[in-house]
Parts: sequence; structure tokens; C-alpha cells
Amino acid sequence: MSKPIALITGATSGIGRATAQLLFNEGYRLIITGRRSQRLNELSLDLKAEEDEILIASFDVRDPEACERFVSELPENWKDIQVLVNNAGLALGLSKFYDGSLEHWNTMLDTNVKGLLYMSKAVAKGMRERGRGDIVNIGSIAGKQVYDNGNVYCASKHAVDALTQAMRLELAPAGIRVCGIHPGAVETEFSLVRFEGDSQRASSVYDGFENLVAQDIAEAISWVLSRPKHVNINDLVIMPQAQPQASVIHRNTPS
Ligand code: NDP
Ligand code: 8X3
Repeated sequence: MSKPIALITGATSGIGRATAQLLFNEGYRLIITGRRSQRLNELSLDLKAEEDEILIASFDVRDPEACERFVSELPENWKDIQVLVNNAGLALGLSKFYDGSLEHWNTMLDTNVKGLLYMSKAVAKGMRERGRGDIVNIGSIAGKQVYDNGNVYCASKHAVDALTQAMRLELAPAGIRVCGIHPGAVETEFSLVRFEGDSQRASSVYDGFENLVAQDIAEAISWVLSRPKHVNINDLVIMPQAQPQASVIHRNTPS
């Protein structure tokens, strides 16, 4: 039997990179995407992948034509995508909405909501024709609970939650499974991006408690995909033990 193909967006870092590594080791052929092509090349080298085992594609998920063109122009032996992991996303800033930056808002909504939609629309076409497929959307605890100063990021992830439900409803008749995974604090480049390169502020987010790591989420994705075909895991909320709610983190507590 031929190896299944998984397309992972945002594979240059964090959760996407860890997921690519795990799925590759589990025997998937990978399509890895992100804007930083150098990182994608490095990942491919790290994995010691053969030419027909990994396809690299560098494009911005905010560009609808780029998403559509990339998927529709895939080489014949890469067209049969079994798994789409919609992972590319980001937060920018942490402030009251009335002090918010329009540029930040647009980037978050264009990436987290519209980018996910563009990729899903493009990939769902082939999945529907083949009558099978898995879509895993990476939401966030911010898509379940709103926290102070998180406003537009939270709204974008609430939209991901709603779209995950909509996709499941509309794709179930075609035999396609759709799952939403909603992590709490995972130490990746997420906070570095949110605080625009301020590494001290970024690392302080993870001080004094045991945060999640990207591998925790990759393992959850792998578990979801490995369920028997008749089982759809709808929704997983995965938190550090020390973060019982989005806005509550117990730091420096004796273990
Ligand atoms: P990272 O910053 O480490 O990774 C984000 C990935 O998204 C990168 O590969 C980046 O690639 C890609 N990306 C961002 N914008 C674009 C774009 N416009 N086009 C294409 N790719 C893009 O963060 P995480 O791994 O933590 O984040 C992955 C997902 O997990 C995000 O959706 C995030 O919201 C979500 N999440 C993260 C949590 C956390 O605490 N870390 C918790 C809950 C959810 P590149 O820059 O090369 O384009
Ligand atoms: C990332 C988790 O709580 O930092 O989505 O927004 S949080």
C-alpha cells in the first residue's frame, strides 16, 4: 500500500515542525509549507528524506491565489492528500482592543481564519472526490475562553472553532473527518512572534511552570489520525497541568 500524504502548514517551527517530524517517522509522505523556505529545506535535510518523500512549498497562507494554485498544480504523485493539518497561525500583541493595532488585527484574522479557509477549500476538493481525508485544525484555548488583552487573537481562534464545526458538518457526508485541537501554553516561537522579537518578554511567559512542548501536540495529532476510520475525534483541549484556565497559570508552586 502506498504511504499516505500529509500536508502541514506552518512546518518551519514549533507545533508544525514537531508534527512533520512525527508523521514522517510514522511513514507519511509530507508536504511541508511555511514562508521561510530555508527552514523547510533544513527540516527536509534533518529528516534525511528521499526526494519523493517530502515536498517543500514556501508561500503565504494569506494569499488565496497562492494557496489555490499550489494545491491545484501539485504533481500527480502528490495530489492524493490524505491529511491536512491547518497549523499556520500567530498572535500579535497583547493589549486592550481600544489600544489595538489595525495591522495586527488584519494579520491575525487573515492568517488564522482566512488562511485556514483558503487551504481547506483547496484541499477539500480532492478529498471530496476521493471520499476520504482528515482535516486537523489547530485552534487554541483562546478559541474556547477569552482572556484579558487577547481580544482579536481570541476572536480568530473562536472562528477556527466555529469553522471546524462547520467543516465537520459539511464534510461528514463525503467521508472526511475533521478535528479541532486547542492547546494552552506551548513553548515555541509563538511568544517571540507575539512580542515581535522581544525574547526576554517571550521567555517570561513560560517562567515558573511546566508548559506544554510542541511534541505534546504532535502526539495528539498523531493519535487523532490513528483512530479507526469510523471514529472522529471532534475536539481536544490540551492544557499544561499548571494552567487550569486560559488566564490562570500557577507559577513556582512546590511539586
Ligand atoms: P510558531 O511561531 O513556532 O509557528 C508558527 C508557524 O506558522 C510557523 O511555521 C510560521 O511559518 C507559520 N505561519 C505564520 N504565519 C504564516 C503565514 N502568513 N503563511 C504561512 N505560514 C505562516 O508557533 P506555534 O507552533 O506555537 O503555532 C502553531 C499554531 O498553534 C498556531 O496556529 C498557534 O496559534 C497555535 N497555538 C499555539 C499555542 C502556543 O502556546 N504556542 C497554543 C495554542 C495554539 P513562517 O513564519 O515560516 O511562515
Ligand atoms: C496560544 C495560547 O493562551 O497564549 O494560543 O493565547 S495563549
